[in-house]
Amino acid sequence: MKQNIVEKILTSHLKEGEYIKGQEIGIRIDQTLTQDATGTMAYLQFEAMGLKEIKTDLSVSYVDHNTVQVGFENADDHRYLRTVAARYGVVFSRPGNGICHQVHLERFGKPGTTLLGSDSHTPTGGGIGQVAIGAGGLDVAVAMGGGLFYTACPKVYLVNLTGELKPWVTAKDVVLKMLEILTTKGNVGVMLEYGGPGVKTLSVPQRATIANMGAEMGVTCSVFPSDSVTKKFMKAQSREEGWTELKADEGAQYDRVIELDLCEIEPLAAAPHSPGNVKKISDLAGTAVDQVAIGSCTNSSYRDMMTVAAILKGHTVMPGLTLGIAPGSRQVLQMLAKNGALADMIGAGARILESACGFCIGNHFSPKSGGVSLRTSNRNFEARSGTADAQVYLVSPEVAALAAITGKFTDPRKSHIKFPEIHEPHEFLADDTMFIKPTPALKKTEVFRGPNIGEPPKNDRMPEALNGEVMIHVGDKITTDHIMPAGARLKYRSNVPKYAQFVFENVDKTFPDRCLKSKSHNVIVAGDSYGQGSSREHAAMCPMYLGVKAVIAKSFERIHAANLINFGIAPLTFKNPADYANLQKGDKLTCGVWHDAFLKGAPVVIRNERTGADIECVCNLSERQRGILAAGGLLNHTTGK
Ligand code: MIC
Ligand code: SF4
Repeated sequence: MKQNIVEKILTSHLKEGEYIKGQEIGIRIDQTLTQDATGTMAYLQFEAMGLKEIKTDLSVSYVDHNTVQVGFENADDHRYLRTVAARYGVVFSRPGNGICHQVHLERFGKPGTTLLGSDSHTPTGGGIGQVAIGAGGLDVAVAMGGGLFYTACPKVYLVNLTGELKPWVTAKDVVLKMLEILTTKGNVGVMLEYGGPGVKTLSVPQRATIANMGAEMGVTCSVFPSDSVTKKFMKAQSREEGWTELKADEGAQYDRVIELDLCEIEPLAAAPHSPGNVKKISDLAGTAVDQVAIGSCTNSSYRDMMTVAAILKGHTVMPGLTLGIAPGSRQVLQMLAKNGALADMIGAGARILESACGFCIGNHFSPKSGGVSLRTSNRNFEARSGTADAQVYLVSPEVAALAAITGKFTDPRKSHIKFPEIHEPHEFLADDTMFIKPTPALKKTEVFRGPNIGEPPKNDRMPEALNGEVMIHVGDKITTDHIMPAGARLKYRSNVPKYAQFVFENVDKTFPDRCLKSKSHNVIVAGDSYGQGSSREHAAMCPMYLGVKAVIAKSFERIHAANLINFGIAPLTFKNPADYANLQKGDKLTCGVWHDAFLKGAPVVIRNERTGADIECVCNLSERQRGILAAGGLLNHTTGK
């Protein structure tokens, strides 16, 4: 049978289920990655499941999110992560080594393999030919212990690239164009495969930029072929031996083909407050800018940074505007330092930020109130920058750097600056000294737990009957940033009772308190695409801690729906979406056969005691998922509680 790339990788890793579209399959995971914000819970859960060692080919623990270290919490978490990695055989990437996705691409990504990461931008690995999937920390913990990862057998869309990018048009513009085509909604259960003659014109880091923002479309992952460009990249990273060719068979089938002529793409931006709100730079030209932030796992490769340095060289950042630059990895930062490009950035007045997530997650460098901030990152959800009324636009490094020296949105094709021709280096600086690799001696390491580290919270088994109350009624596109704010709150990630005090902080501050006081089973009602954005399982774990038993929504995003099930919260969709409007905060909801309906996979009919109406809900779950829900979550299910 003729196979596309996705089919080749998935069928060669298939361990459970049949390869039939839409059905649940269990695949073997070759590599995992965690980052510190999701990692502490992932390793605590790994320990709670009684797992003893890593069974993957490679598992890496990165520290890149919580590096601000105001107070003891972050530093304690870092120490826990270092010692738990040593104990169980995980490679530890020390703080300062860079952003997980960028570093993983540079040093570990391997074509044809599977990568599971506790971060929604794990699909960045698709740039080097991996089926790289984002998931909750608990799923990653299971995979580290040798368990399978379960996902729906996907639909595969081919993005057929032709032509070549014109000067000043970038990989960021390609993925923003894809967001315009596919939007941020309705792509659950899809994997994208890039192909066609245009692929060879894109470097591995450019492909990674495109794969990275597939997360914003809601696709499970995006995969590129592995070709001579991939081989050259791996050779330049001194790891050519890991290269294998990967291409679709002639005549392979796809569920949909999207034609994209690279010559036709122009510089684009995602306007506030959604990555899918795509506009042309030419239409925005002239708009004043207050802040520019360059970096993040989307756009902080060596070439991105060298391009920025070349644009800035000899100029000064506009007065009244602040420019922050965070090179994505220590490798990139060291190379910039050695070749003088860093001096050009500093000379222009850029503030050099740590090689970490930093500004992207609103950890620091928040814009002024109402400020216009141009960022090269991947998400511009309201308040994510740390400033509730900021206007954040997502752009390419080229457009960002130009704005820094002109003070406004500038169409690069019309600027007086010469287009910088930057090529990929023949040799990257491959210095692995900031990784702590596991050794037999390190297995004796005692695991350190500071006062910020709590046990993963436990849940009861599913109740026989639902005796619920609608605690909050929210609209469409509620992101995990709305549910569980990051930024300054991120440091409480390892302490669920504390972090739970901030659930829906920017939507309804009273939610946690009302939930804790309520005598009913708490229910959340939501519109379309509930749980967009990050993989943070805290957006399920903390509501679970607050007694939430069900979310009824018009539709869910993939990772969040899986996290809800893992924490024993039922993700229900309305059979008739009009029922959404018939529910309101405070409504009492009952269902006498709650537990049985789930176990049998029958429709779940809920009575609204205020109106007397019956609401039919759909919950298409596999038998495995029903078992997890009934047990009150995956931890109970795995440990037999
Ligand atoms: C994000 O970009 O929102 C994060 C922070 O990287 C999250 C993970 C987290 O919440 O720790 C993600 O994308 O999964
Ligand atoms: Fe870090 Fe931002 Fe990438 Fe998330 S999206 S991993 S916060 S750089």
